[in-house]
Amino acid sequence: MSKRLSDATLADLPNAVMRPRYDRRAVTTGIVHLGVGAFHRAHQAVYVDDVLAQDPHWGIVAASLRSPDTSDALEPQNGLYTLSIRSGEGEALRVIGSIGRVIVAPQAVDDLLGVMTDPRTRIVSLTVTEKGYCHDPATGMLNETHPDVVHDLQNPHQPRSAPGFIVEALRRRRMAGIAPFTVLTCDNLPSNGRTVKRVLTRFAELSDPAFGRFVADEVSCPSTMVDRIVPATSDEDRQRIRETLGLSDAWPVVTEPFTQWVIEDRFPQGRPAWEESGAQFVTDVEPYEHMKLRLLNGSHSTLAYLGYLAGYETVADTMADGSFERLITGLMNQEVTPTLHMPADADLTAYKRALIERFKNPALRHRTWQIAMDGSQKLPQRLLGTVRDRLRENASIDRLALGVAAWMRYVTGVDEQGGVIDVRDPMAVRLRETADRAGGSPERLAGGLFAMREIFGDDLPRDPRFTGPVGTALARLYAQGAKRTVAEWIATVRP
Ligand code: CS2
Repeated sequence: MSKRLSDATLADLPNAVMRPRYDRRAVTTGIVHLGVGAFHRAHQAVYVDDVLAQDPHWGIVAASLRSPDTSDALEPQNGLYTLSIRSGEGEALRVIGSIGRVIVAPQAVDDLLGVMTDPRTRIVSLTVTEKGYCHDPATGMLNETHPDVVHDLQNPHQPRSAPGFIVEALRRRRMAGIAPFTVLTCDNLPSNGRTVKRVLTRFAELSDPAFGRFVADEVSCPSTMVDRIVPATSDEDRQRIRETLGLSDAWPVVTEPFTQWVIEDRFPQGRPAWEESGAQFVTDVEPYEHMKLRLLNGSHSTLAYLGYLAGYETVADTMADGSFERLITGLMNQEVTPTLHMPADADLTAYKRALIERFKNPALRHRTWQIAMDGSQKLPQRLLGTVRDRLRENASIDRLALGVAAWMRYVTGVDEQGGVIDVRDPMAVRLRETADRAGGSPERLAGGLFAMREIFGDDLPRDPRFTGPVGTALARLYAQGAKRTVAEWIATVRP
């Protein structure tokens, strides 16, 4: 048995492994982060690790809103963990020290609210995934009937949801005369800052209209675009990393060399000098956000549903099939790019070229099943916004329609061989019922799913320019399977 990674064993690491170059004991907490998943640990926590030597006031206290897994893994390691950066060229390891402590929120509500209320905490950031905002994905408004919202409004001192924790901490700060922290969302939502602000304002307003106005007027929620591909860590990763470290790490994270963070510079209580670690500060994130959500995530979801149905385990496996690569290139160039309005210095051609290479990264085993999760929350910003913009121009949406149809085929929960698909989605039960009612008819399935207004809104289900191509694609997927459909689709698709 190898020894465990921790402050006490840092000096035992091989020289090639980078490690914190600052005194961890001198670091104080400036950031509370909600949702301490692999993405946060491969992204923001690294940007923070980069600046702590110059400015030790920005250490992170991270919280899991549900499971104790990350805390169980990291607490014995004093919050330390390994970041593995992998590509076809090899692997580089770096130990990250910016997370001082991991709190398991359900077990320590007061502890977490206490740190969030501490005047030294000036930023509360979040990666709680799309569903963590308790909003309606089609409208971006707070879902007032969401069970966690109902619970948190009735029990404001014992919140469960991310908005519930933030609103309660803001209320306590206001009562104590402490300025509000900046709320920094790092999830793949459209206009993510504006969305979280809308959700928080409404939440606060429901308990007290004056407090709602305070949140609207005083709390800054800059939008951000975050980007780094971070597949789930496998046991094979753990073992390989242990061999190189000579120490065991219960939960390393594996990622790609690429990383990007574009942030609106609105931090009334100050912020770390993240530009020193490569973040871009801009006045308007929206063009970058559209670029990323539509080109990267839209392609990712399309590859995930079609690739899974075709029997491909990872994104790289899917991209190795030439028809799928052509489909995605066509999707990006023909259907998504005309909807983007980028600042003059952004190089979309280079961005798309890099994306294709990133998707093909042979060292990342990014499972199609992982990306396929939570489609009901992802589709609106990844594919349907692009569809709306295209329809406004009366332009074709054939490849986008194939992506939407593949999602429909996927959520039936039965694969092309009749095997079970483990569909993970907050709406999984309704999706399953809709599929069961359709009884194998693609028309009835499409009709049932289009009726879900939270996903498709009121406009798309009524527009035959949308329902037509989706219906055709779905019928083909049923009749011929994903592989043949993709191969034929790229041959016949409208430009
Ligand atoms: C992926 C994203 O799982 C998913 O849905 O599309 O997590 C993606 O890898 C990141 O957004 C990349 O920045």
